Amino acid sequence: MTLYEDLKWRGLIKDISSPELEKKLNEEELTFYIGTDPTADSMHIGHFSSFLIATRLAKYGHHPILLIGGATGLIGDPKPSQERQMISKEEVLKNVEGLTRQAKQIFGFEVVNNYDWTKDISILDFLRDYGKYINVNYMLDKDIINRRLDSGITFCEFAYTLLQGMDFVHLYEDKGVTLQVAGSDQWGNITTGIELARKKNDVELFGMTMPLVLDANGVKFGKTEGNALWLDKNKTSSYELYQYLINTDDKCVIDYLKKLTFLSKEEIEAIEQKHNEKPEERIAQKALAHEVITFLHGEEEFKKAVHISEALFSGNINELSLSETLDGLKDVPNFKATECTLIELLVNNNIATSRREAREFLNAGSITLNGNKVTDENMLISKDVALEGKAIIIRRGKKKYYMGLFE
Ligand code: 485
Repeated sequence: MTLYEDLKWRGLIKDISSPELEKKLNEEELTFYIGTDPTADSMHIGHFSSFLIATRLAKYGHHPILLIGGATGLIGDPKPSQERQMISKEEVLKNVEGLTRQAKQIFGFEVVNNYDWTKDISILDFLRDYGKYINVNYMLDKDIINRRLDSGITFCEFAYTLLQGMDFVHLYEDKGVTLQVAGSDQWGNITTGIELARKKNDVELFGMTMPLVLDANGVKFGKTEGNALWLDKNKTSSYELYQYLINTDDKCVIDYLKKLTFLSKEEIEAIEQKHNEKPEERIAQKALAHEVITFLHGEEEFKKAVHISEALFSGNINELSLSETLDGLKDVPNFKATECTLIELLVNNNIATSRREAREFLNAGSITLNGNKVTDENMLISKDVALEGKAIIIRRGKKKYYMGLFE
């Protein structure tokens, strides 16, 4: 299968700037770039789904450059809805550092920062050398700018597309970049660069966008109740990522395997067939979680995530270390533990609504403490019974967990 056929099969091509790109991708070695703005100190899984294209094209011999927008991040790419809150310069700088480290570590390609070539351009040179080539009418026609005309757009955000266009031209002149790839919302910015290069350099540059990856409800992949899934494992643990991926809807999981992994067509079709025979085994979800987590954090982190999930599911949490327990139970109700009896612990921390109910739970054998069934209401709860002297994990019934931590 050619690269282009592979991208098509995965559903990774939304728009291309010219039909010639197919031949170029299949037959030439292109230097291309993809960029992101430093709006946070870590990328999230949505960025990952786009940045993976870099690795995909690199596997076929093309040369990726990853751009972090130290300059564009100071301005803010207009959203179709409303003006962005400006981020302080200190924060942008801090975010650039985080993202640069992360991009190098995860993808291992050259990383550039557009602040380096933008910071010294004077306002007069900007207007003469770039502004002169781009007609305002042309900019007003761009989808996102057009959608902002009623509610309004400041000159600051209006000028953003020119900055991104300048990057494309700069990277062409400096590094021979001829292709920019991105998610489909970037089409307007990519074409500004193509237009600039055509007028300023008399050269044809190319652009390609990918469709947004959506879940079964049409919500952007990776968005869960407003919480982003970060690529920094200190912000989103491998276990949390595992939980998200393992719960992927059957309707989307094959699409995700195509878009988020490097498994081949044959491999994915084989998984699909096995999956359809026994959907309850979640074979496709397991393959997805395995591929994504090992790519991002390595095999050990994947094993750890599976280990935590299995221990929590079976209730054998005494198999977990303190740090694994903290990862796995981050979101359960938690409380400050103090020395007391077991029944006081249950009542004072709302695990039972009354002493009577607490006794019922204990007598029915439905309470476990750090993985062991407990029935004696007078049992002394102290650091001595806590996991690594710190954590008291109570499970009530099959699934309900609570965590108390000694100081
Ligand atoms: O020269 C460039 C300067 C800035 C950018 C790209 C090239 C960033 C771009 N304007 C942007 O805002 N990208 C988004 C971001 O940074 O969060 C997202 C896109 C998405 C995908 C992803 O970046 O919305 O489609 O391209 C990598």
